[in-house]
Amino acid sequence: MFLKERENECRAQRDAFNRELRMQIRPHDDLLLIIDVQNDFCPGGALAVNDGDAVVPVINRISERFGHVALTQDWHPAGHSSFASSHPGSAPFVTIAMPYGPQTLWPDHCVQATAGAALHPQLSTVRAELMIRKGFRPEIDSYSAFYENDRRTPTGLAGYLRERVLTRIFLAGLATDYCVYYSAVDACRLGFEAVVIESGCRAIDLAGSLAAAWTGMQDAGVQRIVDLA
Ligand code: VGL
Ligand code: ZN
Repeated sequence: MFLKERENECRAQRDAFNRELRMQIRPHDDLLLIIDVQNDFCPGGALAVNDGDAVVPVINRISERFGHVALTQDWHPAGHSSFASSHPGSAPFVTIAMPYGPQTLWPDHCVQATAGAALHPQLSTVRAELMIRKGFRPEIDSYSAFYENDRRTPTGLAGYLRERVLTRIFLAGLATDYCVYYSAVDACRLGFEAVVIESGCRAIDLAGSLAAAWTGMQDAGVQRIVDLA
C-alpha cells in the first residue's frame, strides 16, 4: 500500500516536471524579467548571494528563447536608508521599523555608479528592451520591480507592460526570496501571469525567508518551474 502511494507520488512529480519542461514561450505575450544580476549580489560582492553568479549562464541561455526581455537594477544612492550604516547602532540583517513598515537593513550595496552596482559582466544584455532602476529614493527601499517597499510608489513597469500588451512575465535573477519574490507577487496582483524559473534564481535565505517566499508566491498564484529546458 505504502509502496503504491509512493509510486503514484513519484509519477505525479515526474508528470509535473515534464509539463514544466515543455512550457512553450509565446513570443508576443511573454517577457523575461531579469532581476538584479549585479556584482554586489554575486560572490565577492557586498551582499553576496550564495552561488549568485550561477544564474548568469542559465539566464543567458533562456533569454534567447524570449521575444521580449527586460532587466532590473538595484540602484541606491550612498547613505541609503536601507543600509545598516545609515542607522547608528544597527547591524546588517536586522529588521527595523520604517514609516512605511518593517525594513531589513543591509550592508551597503549597489551604490549608484559603483562596480558593485554594475550588472554581472557575463550577463548578456543585448536583447534587453528596458532596464528599470529601483531603490533610488533615499528614504525608501524597493524590492519589487513594480512598487517600492511602501507598496504604493510605482516604478512604471506595470504601465510599460500594459502598453506593450505583454501579459505573462517570467522571472529569474537575485534574490529569490527578496526582489524576485516581491516582483512575482506584485505581477500577479496587477493581473499579469507570473512564472518563476527556479534554476535561474538564487536566494539570500535569511531566517526562513526562502520557504516563506515560496509559500507567499504560491498563495499569490505565481507559477514555479524548474527550467525551460
Ligand atoms: C535585494 C536586498 C536588498 C535583492 C536588493 O535584489 O533581492 N535584496 N536589495
Ligand atoms: Zn538593495
